[in-house]
Amino acid sequence: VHPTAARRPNYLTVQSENTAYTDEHILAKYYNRGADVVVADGQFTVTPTVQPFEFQTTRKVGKTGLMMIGIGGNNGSTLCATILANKHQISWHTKEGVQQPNYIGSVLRASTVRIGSEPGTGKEVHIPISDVLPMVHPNDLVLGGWDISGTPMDQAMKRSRVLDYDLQRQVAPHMALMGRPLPSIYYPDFIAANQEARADNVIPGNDKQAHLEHIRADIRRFKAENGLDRIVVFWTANTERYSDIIPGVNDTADNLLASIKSSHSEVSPSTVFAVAAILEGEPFVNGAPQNTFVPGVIALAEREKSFIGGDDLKSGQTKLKSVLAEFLVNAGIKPLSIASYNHLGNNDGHNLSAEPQFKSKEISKSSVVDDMVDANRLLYKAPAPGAKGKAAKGEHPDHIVVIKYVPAVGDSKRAIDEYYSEIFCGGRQTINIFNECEDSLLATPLILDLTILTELLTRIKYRAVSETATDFAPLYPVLSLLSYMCKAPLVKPGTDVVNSLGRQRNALESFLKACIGLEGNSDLLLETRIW
Ligand code: NAI
Ligand code: DG6
Repeated sequence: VHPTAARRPNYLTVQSENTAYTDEHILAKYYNRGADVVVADGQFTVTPTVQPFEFQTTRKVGKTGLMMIGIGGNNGSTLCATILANKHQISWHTKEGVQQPNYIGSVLRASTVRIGSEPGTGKEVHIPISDVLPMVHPNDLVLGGWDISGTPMDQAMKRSRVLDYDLQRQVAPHMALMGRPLPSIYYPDFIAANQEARADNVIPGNDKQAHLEHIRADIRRFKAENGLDRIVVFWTANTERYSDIIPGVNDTADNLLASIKSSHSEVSPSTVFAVAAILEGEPFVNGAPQNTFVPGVIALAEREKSFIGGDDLKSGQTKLKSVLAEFLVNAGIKPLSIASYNHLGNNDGHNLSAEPQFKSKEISKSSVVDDMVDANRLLYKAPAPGAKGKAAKGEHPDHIVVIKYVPAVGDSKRAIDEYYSEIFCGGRQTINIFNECEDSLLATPLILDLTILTELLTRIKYRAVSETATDFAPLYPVLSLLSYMCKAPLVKPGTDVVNSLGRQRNALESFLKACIGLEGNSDLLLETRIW
């Protein structure tokens, strides 16, 4: 078994007055340290702050289902086939030799975290992230879902043209047992017209309330039939166009529910799925860029205390951008323009060749450098007071995103980026990047990470430590800790989006460590700096 797929007993124990273990829970005290900054007359007055919290993590990992919307697509079918290959330990022949299944590309299964150092030698000790807290093993996920295409799962895998033939050949009987996807909701106006031919597996009628109830019943049935404790509902279907945000229609929880009842045309399929999951108390994650989470959805999630997260998987070009842009700006170099081109030939590319769907992707791919630019007003001028529209962002690098559909290259996406920057005393630097890979093989491990992490976050509760004892409460419904895997992270309204991959990773590691009573990451390494 490849190390990333190995099942290991939980062997980490923290010995500290801040950490306690019961049969049911891990309890940890955490001191949230920050600083209040008051700016007056050009002076910054900084006051360090500290607030004690307790985290309570349920140790038992429940039986978990993953219901994907778009299960018959490239991501959906590839995820199912690769989990089955891991589960049944199917290895296959490629022109390079024999390939073993693994979970490479999954942060949770294939990366490690530094938990401290050995006494005496000072040698750093790293363990798999998946060992920090009890997490569901990908092989144990119960898979199911919906697709507007009724092609059986073994054929859907073949249609996707992602996996090697010898793997497809061996895994096909297991995929065939999955049968056909459940029929889904199809409102043609939301995805490209070129997808129409696929839509042979749709829930009949135009009654959106009936559609909502149908999907809720699907979720309940899948849960009962498989004896599940938790289902993560995951949108990996086609990118939809943006929904218009209309006061009275989708701006509040009640307005949105009423709009579903009246089958309002601006309620998208993805929003109906999100509402269904929320009302069933199951988490919903959006792996595509459209604005599924209209204000009414967020309000409903808050009201129902049900978890949501997204948007859009950050797999290749954007992931690199969230590293490179930060590197340049933090190095004191000023990117003047970022020009990003993509061409790909899979069904995602076909759908994105229509303007409204491209627009959704363009928005999520473009916002990724905003916070880095915002954080450095030495390089970029701040917006003028009262500036509106584009000017409200202040000075900003030119940033364009182009996507073209080139059927011949199939799932092998090519992403080309030019970073053109100002350097010392008027000099210029140009960095060119060419990134070529199987798009779905970068994306599917992220679906796993998002699912595993989401399930874990539903088992973690917190309370502020104060003189009056309070009950443990669930986390805030918008799971911004999923940001690392998302191009356009959904965050608690009114809070800042963090796009930097390094900061997103740090937040995740620090949170997991906090839940076992360990301090967050510090690279101070004081012992290596002093006598
Ligand atoms: P795909 O086009 O191969 O699969 C999408 C599937 O969704 C299709 O099987 C289609 O029939 C189905 N579908 C469309 N509308 C539906 C509905 N209302 N209900 C149920 N099923 C529906 O696309 P792929 O490559 O699997 O990507 C899926 C999504 O993930 C796309 O929105 C894409 O933009 C996004 N994404 C993909 C990444 C990648 O690298 N592959 C990375 C980031 C995001
Ligand atoms: C064109 O870029 C197709 C898109 O669906 C992307 O492949 C996908 O969103 C991944 O984007 P990125 O920027 O993370 O590589």
